[in-house]
Amino acid sequence: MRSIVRVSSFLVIVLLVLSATGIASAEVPIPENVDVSQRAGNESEEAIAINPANPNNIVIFTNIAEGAAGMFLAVSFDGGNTWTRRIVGEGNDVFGDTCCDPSAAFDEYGNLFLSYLYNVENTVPIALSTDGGLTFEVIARIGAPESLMTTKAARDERGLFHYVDQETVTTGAGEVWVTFNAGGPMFAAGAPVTGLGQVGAFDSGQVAPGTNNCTYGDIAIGPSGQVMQVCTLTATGQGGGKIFVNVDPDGLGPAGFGDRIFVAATHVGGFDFIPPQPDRSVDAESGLAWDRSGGPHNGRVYLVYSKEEKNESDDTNIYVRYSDDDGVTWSSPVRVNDDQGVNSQFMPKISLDQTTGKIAVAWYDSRADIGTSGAGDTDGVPNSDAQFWGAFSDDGGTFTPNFQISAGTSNSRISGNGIDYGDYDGLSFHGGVAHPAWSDNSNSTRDNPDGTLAKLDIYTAAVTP
Ligand SMILES: [Ca+2]
Ligand SMILES: [Ca+2]
Ligand SMILES: [Ca+2]
Ligand SMILES: [Ca+2]
Repeated sequence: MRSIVRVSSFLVIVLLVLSATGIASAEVPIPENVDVSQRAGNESEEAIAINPANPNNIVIFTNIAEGAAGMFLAVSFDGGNTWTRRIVGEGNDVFGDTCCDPSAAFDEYGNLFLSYLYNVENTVPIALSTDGGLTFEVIARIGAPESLMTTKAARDERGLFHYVDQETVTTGAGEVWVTFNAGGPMFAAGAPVTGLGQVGAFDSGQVAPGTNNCTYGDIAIGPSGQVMQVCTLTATGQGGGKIFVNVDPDGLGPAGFGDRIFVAATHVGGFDFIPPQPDRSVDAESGLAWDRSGGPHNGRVYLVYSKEEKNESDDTNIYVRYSDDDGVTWSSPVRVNDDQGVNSQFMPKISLDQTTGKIAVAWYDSRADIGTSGAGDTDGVPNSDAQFWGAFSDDGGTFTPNFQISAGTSNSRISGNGIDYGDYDGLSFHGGVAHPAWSDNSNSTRDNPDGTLAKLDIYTAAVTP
């Protein structure tokens, strides 16, 4: 821990010097970074959730490198300063034979829901913890209808959405919902929640109309229990990505999802290669956050996504739009990243603090990599390295100046992870503190057993507006 303090102090001094010289006046100090995994090998694709019933309780759930069994689970009860860490789902515990694609959500009662994929079975398990992430039971295995699974036998590739893939679990308004791509279209199911450990049965689920081959989805719950899912067409290639939403106006009530609504074109395909993500590529990573805070923008739903300005320019940027009428109409896009360059910003995440209505957005950012081997560049090549950055909004959709969250600079190709930083990162914002989670091989905290730029560890920080 001493080395963390030393690094942070050094950064503060640098920022103070920069402020004194006028280079970086009004800069926000970089928050203290915490290496959560401190584990040999690569960890990537992070889910993070803060417990509203005890905000010092935070859980991180991630992939571990291909070839190793299980998934990484870390629990903190002191606001993210210290973590107990373990590998779960190697086949000998309640998680079963886990593959990947972690998702995590706490609800207001303190129920923690984890979803993920099995290696073999074509169902999405929902694991519930009522003790803050210490112990779990699998309470449901959500299956898609047989009629959607006809391509499975012929095309059994994991990760190419020919059967269950890219699931997300979310909570709110006394409901828990999970969505995933079900071998073609998006499929979602929900269950009622009335208290700690009081989770009803999941309904039989429903297909979102018009979403065949639409994937990389997210799902959010509005203040009256209405549900929105978002996904991106197409699932492949580097060309024209289109973002669609569907809304179920009464959530667990008898109405189903309405027709798809087109929101944005992104030029980001399902596998769009950019220099800082050269092995895995990126998708637009559309994400939703619905304001149930009771504040001035209660009922507003936000959509974050990345867009490539000119197709195949690699100049991807982060945008947010919002809707005040349950997705029927959308605001014009607001660009979140405020750099002046043409480098890549990618894999955005949005989270809304339901205690205030403020929103946080975080993403990987290559703005500092101008290829001159200075800060932000590890290899002399422009736009190949990435840091982790963020911004807040406290007025329902305009953003603060961006701030750097990661103390170090990472290079995903050097990690040898094969999937770079994975398909997504994590962010949870509650009680005035945002906790992002990202993959990092800078070794800025000096806790990575593989050393600097070797393998990825999971990092977090406590970030306040
Ligand atoms: Ca493209
Ligand atoms: Ca850009
Ligand atoms: Ca570089
Ligand atoms: Ca590691």
